[in-house]
Amino acid sequence: MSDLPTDFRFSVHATDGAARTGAISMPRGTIRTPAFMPVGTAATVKAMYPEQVRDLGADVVLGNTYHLMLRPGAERMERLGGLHRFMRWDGPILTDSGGFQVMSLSALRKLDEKGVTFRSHIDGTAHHMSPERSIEIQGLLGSDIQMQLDECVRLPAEREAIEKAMRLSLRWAERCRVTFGEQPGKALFGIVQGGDIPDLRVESARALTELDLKGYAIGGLAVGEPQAVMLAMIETVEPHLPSGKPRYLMGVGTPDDLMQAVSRGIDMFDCVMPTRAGRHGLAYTRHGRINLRNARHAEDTRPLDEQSTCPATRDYSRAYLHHLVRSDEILGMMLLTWNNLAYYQELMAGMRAAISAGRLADFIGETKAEWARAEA
Ligand code: PRF
Repeated sequence: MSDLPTDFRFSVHATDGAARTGAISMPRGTIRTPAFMPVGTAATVKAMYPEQVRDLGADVVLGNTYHLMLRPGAERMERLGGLHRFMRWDGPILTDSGGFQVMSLSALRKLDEKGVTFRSHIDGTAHHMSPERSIEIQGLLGSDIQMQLDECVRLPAEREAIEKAMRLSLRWAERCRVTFGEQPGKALFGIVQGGDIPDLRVESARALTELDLKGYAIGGLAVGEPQAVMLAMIETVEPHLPSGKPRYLMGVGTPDDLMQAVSRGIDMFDCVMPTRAGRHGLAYTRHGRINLRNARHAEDTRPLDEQSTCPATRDYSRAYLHHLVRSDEILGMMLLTWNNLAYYQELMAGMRAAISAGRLADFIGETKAEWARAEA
């Protein structure tokens, strides 16, 4: 514990093809990579105690600027001692900048050079967020890894719209960097945009690299395009990002997406999939995805995975989980969320070990073979 650095550091310990395993060390803790960050949008990883999230092996959680600025409010959060103390998570927190959530959740949103103007999805109040204000809010929250404000275009889209959003995101990155300044134990990450157009992706990655940020995200993917397009864009961008800095694929994805992206050099992920699916009766397991709503589980006394160390996965019958889900019981959501996050963390730990052993491709093959076997 005591050997944590006062600054932000990333070190790669082993590589296997384009994949890497390593660690980000910073004052609040060490993030083992590749890492999956559970999403804690509203200062809670929904249906989970913070202690449980930590015990599963999650080293970092994600918070959302958009939700927290609206409720409880950024200045109030600062008065309350910051997000870590508020939600009782003392490890690193990464915050998304807000633009993506404004565009997907708020009403009457308008975007121009200055920033985004929008109405709250909670009470309809009007708000403005500039790149500078996004960084200011992330600072008030106490975020350890802050994201630049960007514009993400849903796909399919015209080149003109994608290019315009990518260039705007670059100008916003520079403004965010100026506002962020120098904060030794913290990091500001840039976000590569450029949709499904290779030359725009390369231009974005190169220009952001010039800004010499602490890490680089790839945004604008998993927004309507096929998986093959997403993977092709990762392959396009990866050679243009500095190898000594972490790479974060935003808002991704399924277990297969994570394995494919790690093979192509991604170090960090966040996604609502395991938590949201858990609240909708879906379990991600070593045996594949299981829909507990399905009647075939009604008298199945087996647990989701008898070999797991997670109590939710190992100790409760599928019949009981089926009953809880069908009855809309809160415990059903809690157990399935717990199972899903446990599986995601187990998958990441498996990939880290496989990369260290130089056998990531075999690990992926074995994982998928077990999904196929269970499905047959
Ligand atoms: N930008 C930001 N947050 C995001 C995305 C993005 O492009 C995505 C896209 N998958 C998820 N979250 N700021």
